[in-house]
Amino acid sequence: MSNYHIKHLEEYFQVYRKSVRNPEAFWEEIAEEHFVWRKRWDNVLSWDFKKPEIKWFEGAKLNITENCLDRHLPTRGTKTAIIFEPNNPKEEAIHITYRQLHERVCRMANVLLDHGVKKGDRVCIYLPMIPELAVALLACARIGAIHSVVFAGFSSNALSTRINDSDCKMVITSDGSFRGTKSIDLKGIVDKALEECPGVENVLVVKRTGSEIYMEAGRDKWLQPLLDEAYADCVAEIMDAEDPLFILYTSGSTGTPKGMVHTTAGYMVYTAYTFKNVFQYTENDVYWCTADIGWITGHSYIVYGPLANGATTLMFEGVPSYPDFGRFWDVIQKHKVNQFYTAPTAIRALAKENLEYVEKHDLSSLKVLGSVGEPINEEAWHWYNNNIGKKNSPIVDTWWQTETGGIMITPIPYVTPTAPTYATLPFIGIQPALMDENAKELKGNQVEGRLCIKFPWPAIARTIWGNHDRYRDTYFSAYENMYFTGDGALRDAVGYYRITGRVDDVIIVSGHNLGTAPIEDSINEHPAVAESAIVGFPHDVKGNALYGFVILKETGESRDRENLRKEINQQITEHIGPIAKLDKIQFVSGLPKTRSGKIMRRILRKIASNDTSNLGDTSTLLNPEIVQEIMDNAL
Ligand code: 6R9
Repeated sequence: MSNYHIKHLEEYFQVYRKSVRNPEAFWEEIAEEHFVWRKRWDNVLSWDFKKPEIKWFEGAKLNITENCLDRHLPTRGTKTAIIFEPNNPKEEAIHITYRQLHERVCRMANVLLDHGVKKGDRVCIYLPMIPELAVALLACARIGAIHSVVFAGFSSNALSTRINDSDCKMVITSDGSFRGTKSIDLKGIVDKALEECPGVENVLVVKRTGSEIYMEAGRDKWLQPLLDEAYADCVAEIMDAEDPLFILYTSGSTGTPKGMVHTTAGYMVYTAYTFKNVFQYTENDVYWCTADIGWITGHSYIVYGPLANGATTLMFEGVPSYPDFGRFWDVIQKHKVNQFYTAPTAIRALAKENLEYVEKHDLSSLKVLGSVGEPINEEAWHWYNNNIGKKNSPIVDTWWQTETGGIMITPIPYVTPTAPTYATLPFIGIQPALMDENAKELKGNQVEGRLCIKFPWPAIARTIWGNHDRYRDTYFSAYENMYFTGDGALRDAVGYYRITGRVDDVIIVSGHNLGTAPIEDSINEHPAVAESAIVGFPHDVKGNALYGFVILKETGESRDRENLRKEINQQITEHIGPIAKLDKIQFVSGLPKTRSGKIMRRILRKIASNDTSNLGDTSTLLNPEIVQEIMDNAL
């Protein structure tokens, strides 16, 4: 029992040692004591990072929704599972109890079944942060359908790519969404996407904004009348431990987005166990994670992790700036939030505003503050610690990825002493390694290298949907017998980890991962553009912003540059979404290339960051003269 909730540093070290000396025995005990199973596993773990193939709790049978809902009903039936805080503070917040959530999930599951959705089918969910979003995930899980949530800020093009990649037969969406003063036509985006998606048979539509929308006969249906008629109970589909639970897309450095596949049992055990410890959740706490369920943070730490622990999890529909910059602090005061989990980009944006927005609110309920998505800089860390935590709430800087399913390197609050900019120590069961350029492991402390993980943990993604080769090439081919994260990190004198950032062509802008290749592809489709290259440069709110170097075709040369910039950003908005827009666009006559034709992004990165004192060796370039021209005209 004691291993489930770690309360002292010594206990952490002791449990950590146990978890790496005998991982099977360790995870078996956690799985056995804290979850409900329809059948016990035959084997705790089998793995091979070469194939790669990873299986946890093989042979076990379960349904994750029985762990997140049914088992709580006798003791927590009237406890609030979800608090819904709407965009408009004048609209009343909604408290959904475990019993009500169970009923809503069952009704939606029955509607899915009525529309022919079966175990293993893929359902695309494109919804704003309203309760139906969480219900839709769980309804899929109830019947064994695989959900694929697409963040509702993505464009129709990005949506259709994802729908087609995983052959979704159904889309669940809403008429629209509220974001601050804006109302967004989500259904219009879906309609446009579906022009490219012949495989979609049904579209279920939640009414949220009440705006006039087009409904295609035979395909589109309002969800509410169907839910009203549906039966309020639904027998859970019994799943194998390794049956896929969901697909979630993440950007790669090249090509199409990667549909990371997470399976049932290991993901459940790991997200529940990390949630309990990383947030030190106790029974009557109110927990709030500000992420969108369209990202992994929302999947693991708004829905599955909290609900598996019988927690109260808050879902916020709005934005931090509406009706004013005090909204987050207002929500914390209103619902007496105990654990607050957000992103550095939000902290930096709010730290720029008048401190009065913070000071007029009572934040004394807070016990734990969390950070995720990108490195948190020292200034933001101190602002968060001083003004929100009042130096009284430890900050957990949690490093992890879509691929890892759950938190990997993090302090445990009130257990691990925190240090600004450090994610500190590996979580229980996690075995990090730092590698040098020669693929040798850097042993000991005070070393810096590429961050890998040496041993499987229960929530590691099992494959990329439809492309196992890409899964192997991306994560398991750089270093033998290791999972490669794509991040760099250092280990300091006491063994604390600091994540130094991506070492590949993924750029993290406001906590969103963006691959350079899809953005460049989108720019290159503009009729006036011949070629382009994107790099990141430091930005005081977004962490990184995008800088584009663009070569025009002859036909583009005579065009007005400002108009071209607008058109390029418009094109990116349509292809990917507004999050991928460029902050700066410089028109150039060439790009620095190696003799093999590769763009030397290292040089462009330095120019974009205005750090040209040491450009390194440019003599191997095919066209070294271009560097001076680009530098002279840098923005
Ligand atoms: C959970 C999530 C993953 C990438 C990851 C890294 C960066 C996330 C971080 C962090 C420094 C932290 N990242 N947390 N960098 N410190 N605490 O964000 O998943 O969207 O897949 O992003 O985000 O670069 O590799 P995902």
